Amino acid sequence: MTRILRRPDDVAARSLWQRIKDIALTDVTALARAGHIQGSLEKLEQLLIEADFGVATSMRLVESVEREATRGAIRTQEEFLASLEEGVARSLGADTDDSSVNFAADSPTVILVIGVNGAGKTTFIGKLAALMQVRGRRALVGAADTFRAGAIDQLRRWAERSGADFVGAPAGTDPASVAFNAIDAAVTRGADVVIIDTAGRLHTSSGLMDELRKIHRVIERRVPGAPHETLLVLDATIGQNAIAQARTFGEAVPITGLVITKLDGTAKGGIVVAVRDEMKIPVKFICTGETMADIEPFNAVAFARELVEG
Ligand SMILES: Nc1nc2c(ncn2[C@@H]2O[C@H](COP(=O)(O)OP(=O)(O)O)[C@@H](O)[C@H]2O)c(=O)[nH]1
Ligand SMILES: [Mg+2]
Repeated sequence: MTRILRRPDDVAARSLWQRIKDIALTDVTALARAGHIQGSLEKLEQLLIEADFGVATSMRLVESVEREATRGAIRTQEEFLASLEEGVARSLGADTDDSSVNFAADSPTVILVIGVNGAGKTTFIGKLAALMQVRGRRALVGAADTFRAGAIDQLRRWAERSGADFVGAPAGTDPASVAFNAIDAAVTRGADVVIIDTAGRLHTSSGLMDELRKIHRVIERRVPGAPHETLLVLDATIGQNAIAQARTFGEAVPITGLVITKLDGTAKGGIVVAVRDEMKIPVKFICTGETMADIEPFNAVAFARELVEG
């Protein structure tokens, strides 16, 4: 896997594991006796919080390492590393989550994409449409962010670049009707996947949440079982605020997957673990830049390794 997290030329340039090793784990024999590593575990918790794992997830991870240490399963640095990495992978849903796209059996697959302004929705949709096309699925994108004309043009340009079909309407058109028309067009033109863009003005605005509910309802009525995915796009650089955003959107519509963008803009990938662990919603994609290729289907085990060992 390519390097995901930027390592700026500062303290964070050293991987989490390098920093963990510094904190007192040199005395590996003490690891067998939990009482003696209390100080180290507190420092570990601090490092995890600094890396954006969030307080709750950091505490859970430290507790699981401590449990292993207490039962004598951690005697070496390697065992410590393995224990932490397993804990991170578990928090990322390695044992439970299905990170693949849920494709419909006998209708176009409808993917609704939601999130606040600037999170990276439209860019993600462009990349996802391109990925679908490359994999032999005909994609159609629907510009149901009708709030700004610029947003509609931005999606149209992405569609042109990826070879996906495009359905839009003038700014100000009812977003739910654009979603409906996009699905109709997909059925008529034989597209396999319909990806619907949405507006994302402030997530605190109840107007936006009502609009999303309406779009969701209209899609549900148009195709039984749709949307097959409702993906929430979160910007990794906003840190713990991502969790509050996820909760707010989750109250409006049932979210089936998370997309974490801008991981190239932070050395603190812990937010991916924090938000997955809090929401218990699978991460499906991560994005690491502004170009078409900067998208990766999520792999919990590989991400845990990259995050800890960097
Ligand atoms: N560095 C970086 N920039 C991104 C990424 N995804 C999106 N962006 C940029 O973030 C800005 C907002 O993206 P946009 O897709 O318009 O967000 P939207 O308002 O949610 O649709 C644009 O300048 C994008 O190029 C990413 O993974 N990494
Ligand atoms: Mg947009």
